[in-house]
Amino acid sequence: MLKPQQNAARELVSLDGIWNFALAGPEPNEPWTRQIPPSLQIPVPASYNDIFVDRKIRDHVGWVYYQRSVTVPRSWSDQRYFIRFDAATHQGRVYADNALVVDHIGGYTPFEVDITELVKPGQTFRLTVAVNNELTWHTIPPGKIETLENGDRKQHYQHDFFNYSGLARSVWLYSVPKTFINAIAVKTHVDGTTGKIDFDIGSNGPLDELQLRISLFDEEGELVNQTSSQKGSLEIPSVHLWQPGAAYLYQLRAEILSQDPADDVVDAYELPVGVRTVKVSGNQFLINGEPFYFTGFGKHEDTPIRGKGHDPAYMVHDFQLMRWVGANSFRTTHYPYAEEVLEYADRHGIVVIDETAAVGLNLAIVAGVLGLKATPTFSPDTMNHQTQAAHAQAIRELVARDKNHPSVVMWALANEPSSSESGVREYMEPLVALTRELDPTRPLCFANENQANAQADYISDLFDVLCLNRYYGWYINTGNLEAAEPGLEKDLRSWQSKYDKPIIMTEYGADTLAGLHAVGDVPWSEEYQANILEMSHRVFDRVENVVGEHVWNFADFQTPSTFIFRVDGNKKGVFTRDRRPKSAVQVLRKRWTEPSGLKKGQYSTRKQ
Ligand code: BDP
Repeated sequence: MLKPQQNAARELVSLDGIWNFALAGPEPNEPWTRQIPPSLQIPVPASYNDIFVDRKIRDHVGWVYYQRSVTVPRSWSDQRYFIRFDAATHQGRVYADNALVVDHIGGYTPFEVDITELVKPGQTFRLTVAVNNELTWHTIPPGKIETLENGDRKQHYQHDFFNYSGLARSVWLYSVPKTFINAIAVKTHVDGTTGKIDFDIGSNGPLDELQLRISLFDEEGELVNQTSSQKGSLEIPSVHLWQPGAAYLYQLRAEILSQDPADDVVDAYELPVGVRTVKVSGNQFLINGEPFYFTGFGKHEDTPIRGKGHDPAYMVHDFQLMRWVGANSFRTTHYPYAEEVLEYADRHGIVVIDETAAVGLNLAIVAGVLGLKATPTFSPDTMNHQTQAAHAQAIRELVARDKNHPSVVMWALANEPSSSESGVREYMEPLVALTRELDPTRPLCFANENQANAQADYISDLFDVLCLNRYYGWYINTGNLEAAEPGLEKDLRSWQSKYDKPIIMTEYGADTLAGLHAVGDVPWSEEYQANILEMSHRVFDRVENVVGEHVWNFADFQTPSTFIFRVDGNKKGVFTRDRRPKSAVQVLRKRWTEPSGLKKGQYSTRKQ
């Protein structure tokens, strides 16, 4: 499914703005069959939870309804037209007047529906979107709903971020010609100084008398190569590579042309393409054949009031801050981010580890924190084949959406699944095989959690890179960095000697209250966060296979209300939730931007 775009052949109408809003009542009353009163109105895009001053809305479990009226332009009589949702978290059911037109499960990937046969050009219709935020053992991410004595329902889940819900990304109405381009896949190769783009263009039907023209332009707008085949390769002599920190994007323009009148453009779609290669070789992660060292963060789509609502101002500012700190990369913890984020990363040469929403497939961690007896994670009654099927679908939709982004260099299939519990291999192995089949070009990883140490681990041999989340000095050896340092080193070396694969430290850090200062190693102080990072860096510099460091987290973020051990959220950000720096930022800036900083991976320092 291609991201909609505006050009001479296609029109794009934003449906963002203020919509009417209602919570589902106790009885099904089919609110899409009539006007929802404007007593509650809500901005789109935004999560609904923090918009209102009402606990019942913030903690609502179940369906909510968004509604507005939409008019299909009169001029679209020769077109097909679609309604597209960039995301509905976690399930979206769309009604055009009284008709259910599409139902989609999965809160972080787009879906669309062709409404040409339902609504005539010039007609106005009632667009209602029912959005459900329930998490069960069979959703990705998983969770469990408890019914309280008074009949209220409470959502439990294992992940450490608030279950922000609703329409957090844009909604579109767009048109395409009757015959149109509906898919493009590219893969890039480099041979010496020659680049090659393999492409495959899909159309909604046979082209018959129509013809294709595929043209490749460089950044100056000069034509580099052209062909008329639907599938093939375009060569680029003296290729300008997409490099971390030095992005270069060619434009692939796919056009459908008519014969009569000759060469009239029936449809067109433009895709930015970065030519680069990615490979794991021995204990190195290679981008364009050169060892790459990841510096950066795990992040969240999380801001005050908007929740997970996509906000371009925050997005650009976050990239500015990352650049200022010297981050060359980030992981889309713990779900696919808005497509605009990947486009921006493509444009600015930031490297991305792209993660599915499979977070919390681990019933031992929260049970451990709350002192409860853990139930098995993988069992017929918990994560089972239905969970696995939902996970497979999440992978399919992630790869389908993001496969053409040069910034994406690796797929992360899950965050902290219970990788030392029986059943995990049976659960994961088919998902690894599926991802490799969908995309043979990118390495795979999952983020490993501390309890699943190298000896106990059942699945890391299936993956290409060891991504380790470790909290030495915080959850382990709290306040004792003398013990934490050898502990971390021993842990990393045990993975290195067992698997000899590249290691990325995908999480490390400490909760820190901005403004709290202390001498000595006092947890929660700004100094302690800085000290933990410095201690960890000494270890990374000593362990040969470490090829990257992602601090947890870029910024403070909101967590579930049930996590009473968090005070207004997780405070492991090196920036506050409103993006003010804590002292630790200076440790990172020094290490990631100054020549004396990184001991290895000089390649990661910015080139522009
Ligand atoms: C890790 C999780 C991350 C949490 C973090 C923490 O991957 O989502 O927020 O711990 O405890 O286990 O701060």
